[in-house]
Amino acid sequence: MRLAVFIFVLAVSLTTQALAGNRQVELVAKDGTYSPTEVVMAPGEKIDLIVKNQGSDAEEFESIELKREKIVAPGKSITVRLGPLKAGAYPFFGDFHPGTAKGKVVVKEATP
Ligand SMILES: [Cu+2]
Repeated sequence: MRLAVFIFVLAVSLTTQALAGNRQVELVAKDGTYSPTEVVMAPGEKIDLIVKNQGSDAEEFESIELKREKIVAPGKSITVRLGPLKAGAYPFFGDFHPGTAKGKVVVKEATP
């Protein structure tokens, strides 16, 4: 009986992990700014970057290095799947506010 309970709990936790999928990282776009300006991930990791536009006009998340370009309407959010990536820095910007909306994805080993 105890074993059955253990197996059930194990099955539930594995299912939860599978459904949860990639780590989610939030990036807020607001009136020509990004916050945070640095998104850190580990080499080989896959993340879902949730870009939320809390500003009053549209933004376009864009990165040449990451090969991504996606419009996010005001008050909406988009999901940008990233990774696996090699160690390095991958700049991104807001194509509708290229002068001010800037940031980078930094891929590095976690420091213990
Ligand atoms: Cu663009």
